[in-house]
Amino acid sequence: MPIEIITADITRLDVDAVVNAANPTLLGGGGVDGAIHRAAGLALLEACRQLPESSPGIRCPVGEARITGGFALPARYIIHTVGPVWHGGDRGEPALLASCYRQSLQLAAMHGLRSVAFPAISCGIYGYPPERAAAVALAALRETLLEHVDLQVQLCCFDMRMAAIWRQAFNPA
Ligand code: AR6
Repeated sequence: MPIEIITADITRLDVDAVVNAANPTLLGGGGVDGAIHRAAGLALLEACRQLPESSPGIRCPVGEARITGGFALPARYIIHTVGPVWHGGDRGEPALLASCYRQSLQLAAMHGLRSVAFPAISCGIYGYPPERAAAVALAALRETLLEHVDLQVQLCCFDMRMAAIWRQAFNPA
């Protein structure tokens, strides 16, 4: 099965790439972004600063993805993506969230990577209801994986409650 749901600290995973739930500046923040920057070290911040801006201060628009090295992480690469802020669901949030998963996997495939771990993008500070996010994420992943049969995906939940929600979406009773 190319998709697995695990409970872990994503900064500890020994995979080809971990995905970061970033903000458009790509200069760090709270949540998993803060944890990844702390664990990867200041060289990550420097690499992010060097990524081109598409408009002032914006290195990664919502729904897109960028890649850097993993620096002090066990992971070889970090794929930074920016999920949508939840505004109730009628401002394009599902399509933007699906795009995060799709673009992250496409970037991984372009770099010849085989194993990618995702956090629950947008499900923390950005307020996306996790049940809805899990359904969107799984549909986008399943569809994209049809084109990239060599990729293995881990959905890395930070706690058991989140993992239970994702398992329910994965295997609805
Ligand atoms: N490993 C795995 N998952 C984690 C970890 C970790 N070490 N730490 C937190 N999570 P969030 P968002 C979970 O808020 O909602 C930042 O400030 C967390 O429990 O990190 O996309 C950025 O700079 C939650 O389930 O990301 C942006 O400004 C999930 O990761 C903003 O937050 C995502 O929560 C992005 O908000």
